[in-house]
Amino acid sequence: MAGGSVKIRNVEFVRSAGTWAQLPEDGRVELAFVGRSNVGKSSLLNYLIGRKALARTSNTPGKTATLNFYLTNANERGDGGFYLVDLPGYGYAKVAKTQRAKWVQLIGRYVTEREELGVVFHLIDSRHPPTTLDEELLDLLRGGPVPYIILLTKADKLGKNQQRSRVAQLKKRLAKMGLDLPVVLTSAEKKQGAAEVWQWVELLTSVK
Ligand SMILES: Nc1nc2c(ncn2[C@@H]2O[C@H](COP(=O)(O)OP(=O)(O)O)[C@@H](O)[C@H]2O)c(=O)[nH]1
Ligand SMILES: [Mg+2]
Repeated sequence: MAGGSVKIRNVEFVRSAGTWAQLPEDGRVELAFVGRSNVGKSSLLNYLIGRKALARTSNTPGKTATLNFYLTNANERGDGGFYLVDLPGYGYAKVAKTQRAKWVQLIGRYVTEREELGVVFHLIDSRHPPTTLDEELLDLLRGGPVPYIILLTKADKLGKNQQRSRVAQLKKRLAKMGLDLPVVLTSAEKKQGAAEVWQWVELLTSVK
């Protein structure tokens, strides 16, 4: 892929939002990570920003249903920059139906209506085909105005050949749904994929 790449200069956790009214109102571009619980959202976010443990990993899945905002690349005065947003995971079996409904309400609305959203990263485990919930999310995203790309996580658990065939299988599956989306293999563990992810960000958003 051509083009430069976003350089992370600084990142700071600034807020958790549990309702629409709690979302930031400063108009900065937002890049959001969405996917099922345990897929590796927080780990990938930490890897992409080059920090070991800023985003909390492996907290009780489904427990914290908040959107977590990380202000990135603001200047010395605190102006400019963008947000990385760690969204609550979906599809955890122990989450009550009412909580799941709340997830759909808030996150479904967020990924389709949030004007500040520059791109959505839909994370899928590289070892498994998309779940029903993943397909529901793809349906939501395709109906909205925001660009979205698929990041396959935990690629270190697969050999190089398996990685390639997983991508090919997923592309086929997507084609059957009428979708032609970028698919990026990533590993937070082995630090794979960040440059490609930031190139997509540069291509799809105004973020620098
Ligand atoms: N092997 C491997 N494990 C990972 C990777 N990313 C996350 N994990 C593990 O998967 C689990 C869930 O990760 P986490 O980032 O908390 O997922 P989240 O619930 O989507 O935020 C943790 O045990 C991580 O150590 C990866 O790239 N490779
Ligand atoms: Mg997490």
